[in-house]
Amino acid sequence: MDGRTEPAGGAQARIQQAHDGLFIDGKWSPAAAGEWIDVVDPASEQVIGRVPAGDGRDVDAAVRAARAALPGWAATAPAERAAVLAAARDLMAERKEEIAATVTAELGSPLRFSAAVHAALPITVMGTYADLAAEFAFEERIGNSRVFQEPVGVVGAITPWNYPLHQIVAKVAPALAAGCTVVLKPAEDTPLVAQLFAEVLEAAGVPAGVFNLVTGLGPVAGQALAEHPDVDMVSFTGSTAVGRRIGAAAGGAVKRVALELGGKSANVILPGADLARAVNVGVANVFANSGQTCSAWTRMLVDAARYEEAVELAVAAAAKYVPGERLGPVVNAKQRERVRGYIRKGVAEGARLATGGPEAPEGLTTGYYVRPTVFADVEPGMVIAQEEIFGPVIVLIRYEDEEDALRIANGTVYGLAGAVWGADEEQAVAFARRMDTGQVDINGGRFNARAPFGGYKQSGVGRELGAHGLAEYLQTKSLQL
Ligand code: TXE
Repeated sequence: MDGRTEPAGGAQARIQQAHDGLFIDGKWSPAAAGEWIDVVDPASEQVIGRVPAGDGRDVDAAVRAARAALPGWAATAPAERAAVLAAARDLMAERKEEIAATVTAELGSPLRFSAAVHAALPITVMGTYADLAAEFAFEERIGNSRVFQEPVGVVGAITPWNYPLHQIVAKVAPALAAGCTVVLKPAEDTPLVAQLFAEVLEAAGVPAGVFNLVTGLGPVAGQALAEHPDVDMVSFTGSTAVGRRIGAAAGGAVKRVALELGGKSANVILPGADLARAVNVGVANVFANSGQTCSAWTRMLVDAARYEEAVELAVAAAAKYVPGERLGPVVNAKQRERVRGYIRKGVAEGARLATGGPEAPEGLTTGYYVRPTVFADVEPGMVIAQEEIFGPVIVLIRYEDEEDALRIANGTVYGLAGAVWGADEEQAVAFARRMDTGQVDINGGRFNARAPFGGYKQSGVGRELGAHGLAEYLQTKSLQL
């Protein structure tokens, strides 16, 4: 059986919180205000733990620790940093099941998906940065100049809940590989795996102050970190609304910023493509993680001749995502209401509800579940075709010819990801080159943890993963000889 097999809340018993403090300067400590945030299992709606609610004072202490640790860490040989990151990867691999159980408990994702993605992906990414720290050319010769890549400095990392550990590792691993020190403010919905990660880094030999963890609310701890004058760079993943504010503040302070924001990516199925495969992979891409993936291909574009067939295939594929089994809940009650609101909006706009809907899934009275929903007869300008829904909702849009498909694909404020399916690779690549987006999967192309990931347009600034992700945390110095 695919997915969560234990009853709702079954993950509870397995969560052992070894620490319930902030991690600052190598020590676990309570928050200055003595306040706490409850962590809730979205499947059972039960409180499964609590973390300190840090505020500006805690952020300040963490930034001071990171500043004090910077010269020492920046001066380590890249091979030494590589060894620490490799140790972290090994410790994460040893604790893989615990990572998966923790993410299932705080995010609600089916345990199998947590193991395959939420635990496995960050282990892979940590491994790539252990390798890159050793391989990367931190110094090069250009004519009579010696050019050095030096760490940007103290990094404030603010991460969301949708891929809790991956989002953390995608920032912290390259920052540490670069020689930066870090203060992390993870999402308030999923802070437990961040505590586990802090334990891992400590055990891997990351020196005190090099990595600091301040849990807390976004507008309190997050904002204090984003606006702290002694933070050299802010790396943020989350909503476009918050990202815009962080970008504006960073611009005003003339500091480095990296932003990974929302998306409304197009899955373009060209005439001649394998329709069944394109639709099945496309639906799976959206419904994985309950639709809470910024790069999800939430708009499926199909030529008019095969449109109805695609709708039927999508409805059949959606039926496999049984809520409470393969389809987990969304992260919290607010998110569930937001997603249901979009489904109602789609109906009101005149789109055809092919399957799903805003009602609670049958038989599930507990948990923040949403029905897997497929909309047909969607016009490109509709709200459900323009805004990021972040739930298990896919819209199918009809196009007349390739130029029309391109216009629709490029017709949103976002440009994070996408897919193109063609009769052959050449046709699909030619189309993808004309898309205003940061990454495109060609005919179901395989994931590459070293390929740069990031957005065009309002999907963000900068790139994560691989050498491009490492470069974000470096600044360049040239010495003329
Ligand atoms: O995001 P927030 P939310 C999108 C998605 C989702 C919507 C809302 O569409 O439905 O955003 O989600 C911290 N200063 N994405 O409300 O608030 C917050 O504590 C500094 C896309 O959860 O942006 C958390 O750590 N930080 C996305 C992080 O920002 C602040 C992933 C993200 O939360 C802050 C998540 C502030 N004023 C949501 N306010 C993606 N790109 O993958 C909040 N935060």
